[in-house]
Amino acid sequence: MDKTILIATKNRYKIQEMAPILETYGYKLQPADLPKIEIQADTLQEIVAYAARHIPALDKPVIIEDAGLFVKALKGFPGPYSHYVYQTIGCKGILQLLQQATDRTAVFQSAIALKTPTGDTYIFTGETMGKITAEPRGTGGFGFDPIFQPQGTDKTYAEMTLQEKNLYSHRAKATKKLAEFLTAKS
Ligand code: ITT
Repeated sequence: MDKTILIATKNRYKIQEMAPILETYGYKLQPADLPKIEIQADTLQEIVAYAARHIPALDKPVIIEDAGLFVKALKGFPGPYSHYVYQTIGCKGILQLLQQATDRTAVFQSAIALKTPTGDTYIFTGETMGKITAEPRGTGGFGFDPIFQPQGTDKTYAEMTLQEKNLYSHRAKATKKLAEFLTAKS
């Protein structure tokens, strides 16, 4: 049986993180050259559900993943706008916005939409609580990794190996739910 899953993303780090998890369940993750359909919405679930509805069903399962960093003192900003905010003000900008903040709590969320060859759509989510550090630390990973420290460790995502990040990450949690669902369904 073909156990390939296609992923519509321009972000190679996502593939690097998700592929080893899916591999432990026997699935092979491959990039798919599909147009990126992204609406603005308040939740990541809505964003990926919309994208999944608007991509064609293929002969293999297709997934779309969207992630965001929700900072409590900023009332959830940048959340669904994380891509744009990273491109514009970046980690430095988030740290500046938090200069006066006493509460540095944040949560990283991931939502994955699965579109099956029959056209059905399912959503899987994962979240990791943590805090925004005082300064960027570490060189690994991507995006806001240097400023996000998950609960239960003193390292930022950027100070972790890929395997370590997968022990804590929002994306790893959502990916495991997807893998378990596909395994139970097959
Ligand atoms: P897609 O093509 O899959 O949409 P993207 O890079 O735009 O890739 P997202 O929209 O899911 O990814 O994520 C928005 C931004 O949030 C992303 O550009 C990063 O800056 C940040 N981000 C997402 N996941 C992250 C992670 O695990 N660690 C650090 N930053 C992350």
